[in-house]
Amino acid sequence: QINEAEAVLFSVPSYACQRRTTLDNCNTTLTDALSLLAENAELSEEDGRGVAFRRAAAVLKALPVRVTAMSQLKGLPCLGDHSLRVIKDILENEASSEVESTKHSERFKALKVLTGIFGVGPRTAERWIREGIHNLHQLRESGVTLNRAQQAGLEHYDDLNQQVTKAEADAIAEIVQKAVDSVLPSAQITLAGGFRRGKQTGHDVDFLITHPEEGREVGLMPKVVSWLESQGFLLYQKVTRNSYLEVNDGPGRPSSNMDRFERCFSIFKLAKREERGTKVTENTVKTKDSVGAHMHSETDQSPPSHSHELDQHDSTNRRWRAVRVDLVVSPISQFAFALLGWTGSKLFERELRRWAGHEKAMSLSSHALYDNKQSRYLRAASEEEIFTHLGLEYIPPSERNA
Ligand code: DGT
Ligand code: MG
Repeated sequence: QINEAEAVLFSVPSYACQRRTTLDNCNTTLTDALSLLAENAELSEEDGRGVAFRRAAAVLKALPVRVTAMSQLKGLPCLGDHSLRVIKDILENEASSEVESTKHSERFKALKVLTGIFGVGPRTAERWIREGIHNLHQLRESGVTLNRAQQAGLEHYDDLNQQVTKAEADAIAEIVQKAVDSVLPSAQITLAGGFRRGKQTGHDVDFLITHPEEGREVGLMPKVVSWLESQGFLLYQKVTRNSYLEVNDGPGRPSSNMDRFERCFSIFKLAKREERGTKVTENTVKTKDSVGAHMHSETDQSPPSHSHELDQHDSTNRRWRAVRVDLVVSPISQFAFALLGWTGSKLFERELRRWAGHEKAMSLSSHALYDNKQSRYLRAASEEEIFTHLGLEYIPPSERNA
């Protein structure tokens, strides 16, 4: 038991991008509580409040010890009155009444379930709740019109709400590599997102695709997607076109921080481990109806997705599962920015942009870094160079888990 006088004070810089945050978190009880309040705020479209809770949680994640007394928090940044009240409640009473009542509220539960459907955001969920739809059963009975993404999301709800493992991410990486190799040899894929930060599970798998020769990546996405589709690897896909050049609204200034890469939101049909074998190539010849069975077949073009219609809804007997996968194509000149932008965490990204804007008068996006004082773009061939431009110590991916 640490008493007030002995309490060790930690010096923590206020931007998350100035800190090293590993996956070892000594304060999970507190950070889970604050993250739940952040999530509730985000689901209620109160983004300001959401960020405040995320920042407070991130400060606690960066501490090297478990917090047991309020005195340990003296001088720490980003801890507002509300967050401090929640922390105090937990330290004194083992639980925060606000967190508990939020967690068990009908509204929060309904928002969670409905936004758990791929393609459903807080606004749609809110509208459905107002119409009396609180769960999947009520949604299915309601007769509301679902778009293609939402239909796929509802159909694969259980799979998509089950965490993706690193082994599954690696298996998908092999498939994506094979797709890229088939349509443009020497194009490169990189696993980004949480898995690049060392997480063992994630809600999806994020890939960046590029080619060492500028320009060769143009038109790559539709080809990769066609290949994946022809092999029966996709349950759903939507490609959004790169409009970066079209929307420039000044001498080279991008009009917003929005992403302008060619991007594919997809749902993969991944063979289960026992079906997969160790290599994609083995997987493709193993069983006739497993994923990828037709990879080398010129004559039989029927995708395996049709061979499982009967056991589609019985996940225990299925030989495959659905996994969310995001593909992003970046020209090599922007690759370092894309990699930095797609590695996360989301708060780390947000803090990098805030640091760039507020402390350096620069604008950082997943495409470029613009120096407002010099009125020019700063080039970078690596993440390290971007940190240097920003006057920040380099933080490796495994320490960006803010
Ligand atoms: P996960 O998948 O739950 O394990 O967690 P993450 O960290 O992989 O998060 P995810 O997959 O939502 O996003 C990965 C990173 O990519 C995240 O740090 C932010 C970035 N990101 C996601 N969507 C967009 C987007 O539309 N534009 C840009 N620029 N970045 C995005
Ligand atoms: Mg991810």
